[in-house]
Amino acid sequence: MLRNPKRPSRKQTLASERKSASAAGRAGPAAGKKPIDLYYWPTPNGWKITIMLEECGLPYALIPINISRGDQFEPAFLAISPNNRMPAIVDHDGPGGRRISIFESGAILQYLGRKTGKFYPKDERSRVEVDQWLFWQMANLGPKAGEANHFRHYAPEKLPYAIARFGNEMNRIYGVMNRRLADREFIAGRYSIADIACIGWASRAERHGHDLSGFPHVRRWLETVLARPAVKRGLSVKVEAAFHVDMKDPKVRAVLFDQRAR
Ligand SMILES: N[C@@H](CCC(=O)N[C@@H](CS)C(=O)NCC(=O)O)C(=O)O
Repeated sequence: MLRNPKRPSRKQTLASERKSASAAGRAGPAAGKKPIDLYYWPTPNGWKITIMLEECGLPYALIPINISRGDQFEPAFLAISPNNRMPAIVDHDGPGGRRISIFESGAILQYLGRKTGKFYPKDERSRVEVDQWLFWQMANLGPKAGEANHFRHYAPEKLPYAIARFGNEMNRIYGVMNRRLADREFIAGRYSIADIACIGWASRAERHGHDLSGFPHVRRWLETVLARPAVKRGLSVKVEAAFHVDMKDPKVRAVLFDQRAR
């Protein structure tokens, strides 16, 4: 567990534990169990899990992983997330009532969907629909948006080939999503973890420079999901330190962009 006594403020009690009329508020104190630990930094991959936890009303405790200073390489975190990426969770009430740790946001969404029976249908055909689009997000929308963002905003040289390559990919990907959403409200039929996986990146698309004007069904879907109270709560889980990260700082850039096998 990444509870470093030198950093007592790292673990924050979260939105879901607030007393409120929300499902989260109802689930918290009544459950009488340790909240799920969420290793988190406020990015589109992190928001997948805050949204899902808020949607399911599961109590959770936030453990910030400051990826700009290298928390993701701490041995205790690597024991949970060997790919040095957040998000990751520890559920103290896992299968058999025992602790379980999970990394990779798609695997976490599936686990939480199975655990709660929410947003992840049991029926095999419906589940396959959700899985296809969840994996589509994990292999396409997420990584390609990340690379597009990197070459557009963070690369020291503006490489036209890389910017065009990933810009085109993003255009293709939003085209696929737009076609998919043309005749259904949500990506896999009913609102599911496939939608939840896509919200963070899609909500930042225009800010990242991807024009969604040619994708009216994506825009309509985005408006629908962003109006959900749990999505609003999930997207607004903040970490104070993240406001102070300077992406031009050579130390931050070395941590994030000069990674090699260790
Ligand atoms: N496939 C992973 C990707 C997670 C990921 O890329 N997380 C980024 C932040 S969005 C991270 O932890 N970066 C730390 C680093 O680059 O060392 C997942 O979906 O969980």
